[in-house]
Formats: sequence, C-alpha cells, structure tokens
Amino acid sequence: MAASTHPKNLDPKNFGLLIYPGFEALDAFGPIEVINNLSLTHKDISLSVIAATLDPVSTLHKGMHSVGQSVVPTHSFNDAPALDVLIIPGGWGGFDTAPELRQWVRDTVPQLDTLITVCNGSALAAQTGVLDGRSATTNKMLWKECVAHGPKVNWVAKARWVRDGNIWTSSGVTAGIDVTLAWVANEYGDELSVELANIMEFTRAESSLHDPFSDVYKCEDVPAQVKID
Ligand SMILES: *[C@@H]1O[C@H](CO)[C@@H](O)[C@H](O)[C@H]1NC(C)=O
Ligand SMILES: CC(=O)N[C@H]1CO[C@H](CO)[C@@H](O)[C@@H]1O
Repeated sequence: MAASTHPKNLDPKNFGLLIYPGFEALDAFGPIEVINNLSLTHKDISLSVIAATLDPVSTLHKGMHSVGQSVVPTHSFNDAPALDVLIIPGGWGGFDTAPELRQWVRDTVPQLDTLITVCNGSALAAQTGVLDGRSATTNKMLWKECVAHGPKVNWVAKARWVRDGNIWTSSGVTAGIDVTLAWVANEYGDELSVELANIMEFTRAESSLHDPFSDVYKCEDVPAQVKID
C-alpha cells in the first residue's frame, strides 16, 4: 500500500471541482470520470461542483466556439464545504474571471489535502500564488503564455504530470486523467488505479515523464525567477 500523503484524515471524502465560464470540458470530466467510478467502491465520497454563483456555467468562451455545454454548480464560493481534494480544470476562460475566483482559490488551497490542476488550470492556480516555490507543469501548446503567469514556479516541461508534495499539476486536457489516476495509485494503491483505467479503457501514461507533447511544442524548463525590484 502506498503511504498516505495527507495529514488530516485517512480517506479523502470531500472532493471539489472548480468551474468558471470557458472551462475545458474534458479537463473537468476526465478527472471526474475517475472520481465517479472511485465512488463505486468508496461510497462516502462526495463531489461539489463549485462556481461563483449557482447559475449554469458554460464551456463556451466569448463566442470562440459554436458548440459548448453547461454544467450546474452545486455550491457557490460562499457556501462551498471544506474540501479534501480540489480539481481545477483549464480552459479558454479563466484569466478574465472575477477576482473572487482567485481569492477563493487563495483561501481554499492551504486547507486542502490535495490540489489537482489540469492543463492551464495550472496557470490559473499560479496566478493566485498557490504554486509559488513549487515544481509544476501545464499545457504544452500554450506553454510560454501559461508559465508567464507563475514567475515563482519551477516549471517542468517534459512531464505528463508533476507531483510536488500535495500539489499535483498536469499537462494538457487528457493528462488530467493520468494525473488523477496517478493520485489514486498513490492514495489507494496501484491496483485500484489500474482497475479504474481498465474500466475506462484508458491507457495510462507509463510514467510522469512520458510526455511526447513537450517535444511536439518544443517546450523548455522554466526555473523560478525570483524578481528583485
Ligand atoms: C488558458 O489559456 C488561454 C490561452 O492563453 C487563456 O485564454 C485562458 O484564459 C487560460 N485559462 C486559464 C484557466 O488559465
Ligand atoms: C459512476 C460511474 O461512472 N460508474 C461507472 C464506472 O465504470 C463502470 C464500468 O464501465 C460503469 O458501469 C459505471 O457506470
């Protein structure tokens, strides 16, 4: 059995998914598929879908696409429950979301057992400062613009995902499934992770270093730059 990583309670129970206008569908639903299935055997798990208000939140971003879907939040920032695990998806929205979203992330992350970010959800998290001093990765197609949002983050280019303590960041879109399965393996053991991958008929990345897309987009490590004024 893998050693437990979170100090507070042994079994993570309260999961949260943060959504905002223009979030990426698979960034959110890849990891959530894993959590949904995890709850088949771990029945005390609950998932809150958290947004600024309870209004449905669309994946659409400023008319960029003609097709999108809306998700109905279960909680707003004002009444979100205490969380063990928070998942932050990326997407075309995000940087222009209301300041209260960033404040909520800032307030919430220090209380979590685990933060999982997907794609440029890492950039969103970096913007709030919660990744400062950590190693992290993010979307490879948008590498340069994403890493610019976290000058105090040690950005690792060739990584499907990066774990730094209780913070797990992943590369683009489908990497969210790999990072969540890696977290499951660490938390509950590899057997359950393999089982969930098999149920999803998903081929797990063989290691966190398996990242062909950093080569495709010619991404390079960007070490933290501490700016001295
Ligand atoms: C993701 O990147 C795109 C393109 O740079 C940007 O428009 C968007 O705001 C970013 N989203 C997040 C959550 O960082
Ligand atoms: C909650 C959930 O999505 N469960 C699924 C887990 O995987 C099995 C096997 O494919 C499905 O039957 C469940 O619906």
